[in-house]
Amino acid sequence: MNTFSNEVKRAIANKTPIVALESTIISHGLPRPRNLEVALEVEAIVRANGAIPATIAMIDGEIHIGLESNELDRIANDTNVAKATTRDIALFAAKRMSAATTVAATSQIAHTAGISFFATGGLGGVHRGARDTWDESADLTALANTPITVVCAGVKSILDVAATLERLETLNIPIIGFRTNRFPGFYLVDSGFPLEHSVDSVLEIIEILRTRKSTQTDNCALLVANPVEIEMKRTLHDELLETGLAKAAASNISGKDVTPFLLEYFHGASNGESLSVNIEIIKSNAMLAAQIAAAAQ
Ligand code: PSU
Ligand code: MN
Repeated sequence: MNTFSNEVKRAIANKTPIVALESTIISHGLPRPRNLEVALEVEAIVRANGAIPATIAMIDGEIHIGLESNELDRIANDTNVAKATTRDIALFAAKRMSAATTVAATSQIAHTAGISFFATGGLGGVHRGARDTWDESADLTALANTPITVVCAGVKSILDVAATLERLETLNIPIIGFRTNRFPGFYLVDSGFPLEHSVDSVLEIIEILRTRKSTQTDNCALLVANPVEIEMKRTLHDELLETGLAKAAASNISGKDVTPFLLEYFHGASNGESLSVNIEIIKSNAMLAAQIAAAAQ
């Protein structure tokens, strides 16, 4: 039922470290044609850092772990590609649909394929106004139930970060800052919230992976929070957030459309500044995830 790319098949046979990559970023998070270029650059970064990339998506109802170049092209350019969270996987499979996978769906598929490391941009979480809308990403519950190490730049700054951190605590999902004791704010280096745990090296992460096993607390995800090096201008960020949220509300955007809508608004209204920061985030997370995967061998 699952289809592995030739490269991932070889990596499994040779026990080469593998890093899972999500595809929602490609189809719904970045504008064309930059999305395909970035997807290829990110895969190259994983290879250059000692691991093999496994970009995960659904094509014509099949789950793909690692995409051949024509498949990656399809995910990037076919406007009919849906957005699949975990609950959608079986439904899209039955309808033979093509879909990009979110953090939730990618983690689940990667774990069942025996992949332990995953790089993304920013996680989903509790949306602002969730008190009324109940909009909370399925990424949170998926991460609570999936043993995988996820490198991210925190959660998207369009969210209610404080509420998301509380939910992560409730769900028992551990977070370690990589060379920081502040929770990163996706486009911003610091979301304004502290982290209790931080590490300075990949080897410290490897030690934590070992103690997660020995203490039998490795049934959920381990989040490695890796802040972007050069952040977006804060004043511009805060201004776009305010206008973007107002626009989403005025246009009656809801459900799984909220995140793509706000990301696209940011990229357009910042004249590409948020886009280049977003790309840097994904690249830097891919590099760190590959280094962790390689060191864990
Ligand atoms: N971070 C990005 N770009 C994205 C996303 C995250 O930089 O496109 C995607 C991820 O796939 C994440 C999803 O899992 O948004 C969360 O969507 P929602 O809020 O609808 O659960
Ligand atoms: Mn949602």
